Amino acid sequence: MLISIVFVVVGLVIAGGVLASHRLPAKHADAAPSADGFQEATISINGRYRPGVIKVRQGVPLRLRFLREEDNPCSERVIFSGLGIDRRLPAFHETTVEFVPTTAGTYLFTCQLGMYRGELVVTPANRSHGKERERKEVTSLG
Ligand SMILES: [Cu+2]
Repeated sequence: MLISIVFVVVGLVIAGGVLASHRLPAKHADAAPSADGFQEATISINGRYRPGVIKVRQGVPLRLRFLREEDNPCSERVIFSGLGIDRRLPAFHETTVEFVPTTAGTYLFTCQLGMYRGELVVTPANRSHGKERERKEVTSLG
């Protein structure tokens, strides 16, 4: 009996945390260099894209790892309409999307109906990335 009450309390705390996390503003992340010359970022998908804003450098091959942690049909595709990219994301799998961001600017990526929204911010190659890093609000995913 006591054990089941503990389980209920733990469950409520976890559920509360999940609800609270969905009200937080979009998190930011910088793509990080990989050993094979790419810049990489991982985006979790569960009710939304996390982080919701990815900063990358112009001209460096980019590898985005989409980790779809749900089977909501909503998130079955990810579409970068400004870049002509449209990829299917199998549920509970990681799908890698690779391309070179050749033009600086902010590109929206969305699910099929535009309910999940993220931003890919491509910073010009000739601008120092240092100040961007200092202003970065969140360094880790999740
Ligand atoms: Cu959707």
